Amino acid sequence: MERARCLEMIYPELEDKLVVTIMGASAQELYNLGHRENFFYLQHAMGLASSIGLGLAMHLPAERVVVLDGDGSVLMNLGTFATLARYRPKNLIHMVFDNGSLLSTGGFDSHTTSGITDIAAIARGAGIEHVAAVDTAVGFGEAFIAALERNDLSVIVAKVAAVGPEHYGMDLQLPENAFRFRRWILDRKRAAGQAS
Ligand SMILES: Cc1ncc(C[n+]2csc(CCOP(=O)(O)OP(=O)(O)O)c2C)c(N)n1
Repeated sequence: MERARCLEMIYPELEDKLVVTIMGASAQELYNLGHRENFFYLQHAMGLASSIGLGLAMHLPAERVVVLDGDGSVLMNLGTFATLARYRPKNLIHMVFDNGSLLSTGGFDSHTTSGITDIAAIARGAGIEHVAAVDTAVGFGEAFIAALERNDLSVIVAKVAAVGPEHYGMDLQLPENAFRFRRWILDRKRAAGQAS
């Protein structure tokens, strides 16, 4: 299973969700499907996409938030699962694409490559109730639909091949992306009649 195909599968559903991705390959693959103003590509701050997602989900309970994470990034911020479990935002789906690799910086093995470190087990152990571990496209699609219908904190750990985009290059720098993302949120709040 390839992450790019997974993203393609869920892309239509992301139209009205706040989406936060890690940097590098994941960001590029989502961007390649077509940028939307509700997508925020967290450059540089490795490991913190789920923390940004948690903040958004707690602050914006009327929105659904989807975080696209990687195994290397999650391993850098393992405490995130305990924090997610404690605050348990119902409107957050945390996806971890486990390719066993630090792909975006040259493809070095991560701790999951050996099969010893089990990210889904860590998430469960941290206290997250709904954790799906999938390794097929069908399983991934089903887990995503279940998470959407569940309306509770959901973690999906998807085993994917260590392959990324053919080219890197996004015509959207972090500050511009952040300002536009924020504006999208404020416009939605105004349209819904909520104070900004
Ligand atoms: C604190 C920190 N260390 C290292 C980096 C460099 N870096 C950027 S992406 C990346 C690999 C991310 O791996 P993973 O989350 O598994 O995603 P993948 O690239 O495999 O899609 C690394 C090491 C960084 N941005 N920040």
